[in-house]
Order: sequence, then structure tokens, then C-alpha cells
Amino acid sequence: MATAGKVIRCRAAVAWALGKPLSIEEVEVAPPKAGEVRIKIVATGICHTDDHILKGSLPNVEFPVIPGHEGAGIVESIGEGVTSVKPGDKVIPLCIPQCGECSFCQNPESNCCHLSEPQNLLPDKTSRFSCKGKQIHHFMWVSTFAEYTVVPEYAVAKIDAAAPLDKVCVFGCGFSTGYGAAINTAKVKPGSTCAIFGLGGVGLSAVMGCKAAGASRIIAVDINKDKFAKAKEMGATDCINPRDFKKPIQEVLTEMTGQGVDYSFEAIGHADTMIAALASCNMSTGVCIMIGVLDSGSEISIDPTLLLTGRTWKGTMLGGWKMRECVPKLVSSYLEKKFNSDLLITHTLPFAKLNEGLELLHAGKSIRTVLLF
Ligand code: PAD
Ligand code: ZN
Repeated sequence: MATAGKVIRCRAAVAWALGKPLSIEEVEVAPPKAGEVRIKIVATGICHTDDHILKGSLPNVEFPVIPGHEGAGIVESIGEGVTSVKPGDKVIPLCIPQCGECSFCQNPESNCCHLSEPQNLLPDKTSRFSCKGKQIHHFMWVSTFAEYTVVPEYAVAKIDAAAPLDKVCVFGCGFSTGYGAAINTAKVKPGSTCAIFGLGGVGLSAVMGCKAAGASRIIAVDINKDKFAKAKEMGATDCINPRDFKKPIQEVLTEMTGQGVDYSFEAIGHADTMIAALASCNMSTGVCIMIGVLDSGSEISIDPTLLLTGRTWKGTMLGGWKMRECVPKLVSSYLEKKFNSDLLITHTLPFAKLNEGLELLHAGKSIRTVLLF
């Protein structure tokens, strides 16, 4: 492409400092170095984790930074030695890389490559972004709130050329996380009972995952009843609002199910709902999956007898998928209509309306807003 090897000036959303709103700026994006790929981002979703960055809930994020991690785009140019993608390919940048060589990549049970630590700079410890003469940090290597971004080759998945980028961007995070939490991390069994706390893009994807795994009862929990119609459409059998009950929600769920659910999922990110989700699964074989991101520096204290009787408490990163290998397969399954992740996308806005998209998230009015460049 005509831009290959040159600095590209384009729009991006920069978080200049903790607690400051995102500001849309013109940034310079340097060409990819060896082993790197420059991507023209076509569409990006807004995930609650992007909001956590602005509020300082994520450890190790360095400001100024370009957030965004749920994007899809087209390869613009490649650095020396890149072989798995070429200019023109449709791709999804990955916030969990897959180097393919470390012990985690070699282990079929793990999806956290040894390079998965929060990445503020590219592997050579420099940034490809600058604005007004200042270096801008990358976010988890992906920074999809930029019209062009540069990522290492092992953090890019090539996807089917037929994939609609404004729809499959949700595979970069929200859909993959919730759906995989049920399928891979919990390994939900047919006929089981599940409870999902939090019905945002992540929790609703967990509802879809539980349904696909054959769960017979799926109880959706949220304090915003406006989320219930969508949860039912995706497979929830019951929807409950903790504010409608005097007793703790774990007691309500235990009464509804006899002994507690087989699997519970926390997709909110609060200490009290994490403990409630753990206590909601049955004391013997219950499995609780923690998905939500707790504020940085917060801790949870639990009564250890909750675990002594046999419960399992696990966390998940991006639903346990080995991203480089699995995201293209998820996209193919989407094209084969094996699930309908489009149901997550409630709003599509031009990139310039990013802050409006964040307001919709705060107000509980959107599930996923997709921004188009
Ligand atoms: P979201 O804000 O769209 O959804 C959160 C939902 O929780 C909303 O529907 C709220 O109404 C609901 N909620 C809030 N408080 C309560 C409460 N006390 N009881 C019941 N429901 C409540 O967020 P999201 O779906 O984009 O993300 C959810 C969390 O998952 C968030 O913490 C995000 O950072 C995290 C996440 N983790 C991963 C991962 O890999 N582990 C990936 C992506 C997102
Ligand atoms: Zn996310």
C-alpha cells in the first residue's frame, strides 16, 4: 500500500492522564518494525475494561495511553520477517498473544502466553504512537481506539475474508470472554444449572455459552432489569434482580435450586458479587468463575470453609481461548451461524462519538457499542 514504510497521521482516542476523559487527537503511527504488523482498524467495540483504564482500576497501565482492545481491521503493512499475515488480510488484534513456544502455549490447558503481562510498549520497549511530540503508550499491545495500530505478529489472528468487521470485532474480547468462560473454563455440562451475575456484553456471552453447552437452567442476575429481555433472548430461563429481595442473593439462588447452582459466573467486578457468586454454587461440586476485573488494589476476604467442602473457584482471561488459534475458528463458527453474537451489538456509532458510547455504557443503556472509523 502507498502508506507502507511511512508514518501515518490519523485519529485516535488518547487518555492523557488518570481520571481524564478520552480526547480524540491526531496521532502519528510509525511503520511496523521487524516482526510487527500495522493494522487499519475498521471497527472497535467498547468494553467495560476500557472504562477501568480511565478510572485507574487496571494495574500497570501507563499514561498517556490509547485504550481499546475489541477491534477488527485490515493489515496495512508488515515488518521484516512477518509471514502469517499480509497487507489486505482481515485480522483481529489480540490482547492475549500466543507465541506458540513457551510452556503455557505448549500446554493445552492454558491460554496465558508468557508474554501476556500488560504491555504498554512493543517488545523492543518503544512505542509506535506519538502525539504533540509526546510518546503515547500502547494498551495490551492492541490500542484499537486508533485508526491505525501496530502489534507484534504473535498478537494478530487472521480471519476469514468474508467476516463483517463491524460484527466480529466483539471476538477480540467480550464475546470470546463470556462464551469461553462457560465452554472452556467452567466446562459446563449438559443438564446443569448456571447463574450469571452481570448482564453486560461479557455476562450475556456467558449466558450464550451456558446455553450452547446444554445447561437446562440459566439464571441471569442484574440490578438493571432492562437487561432481562436480552438475557431471555440469549437463553436465560430465569432473571432476578437482587434488589427485589430482602435476603442475600446467594440465599435466593440456593432456595431456587435446592443446593445451589452447578456453575456461577461473576461478570461485574465487585468484591461483594464475587463472594455472592462463589456462595451461590453448590458446596460440593459447584464451580465459580471470576471474570470481572476488581479495582486495582482491592482485595477479597472469604470464609475458607466455602472452599473446604469442595467448591472450585477459578478465574478466566478471555474465556480460556488460545486466541491466535481459536479466534479464526470462532469467526468461522459465527459465519456458519452456530451462535448469534450480533445480539450483543446494541449501538453502532462513528468513532468521533466514542465518549457518547462510554456514556451509554455508564447509563446501562448499551450492551456493546461498536465504533466505526
Ligand atoms: P458492563 O458494564 O457492560 O456490564 C456489567 C453489568 O453488571 C451491568 O449490566 C450492570 O447493571 C451489572 N451490575 C452492576 N452492579 C451489579 C450488582 N451489584 N449486582 C448485579 N449486577 C450488577 O461490563 P462488561 O460486560 O463489558 O464487563 C464486565 C466485567 O468483566 C468488567 O469488570 C470487565 O472489566 C470484565 C472483563 N474481563 C475480561 C477477562 O478476560 N476476565 C474480559 C472482558 C471484560
Ligand atoms: Zn474487554
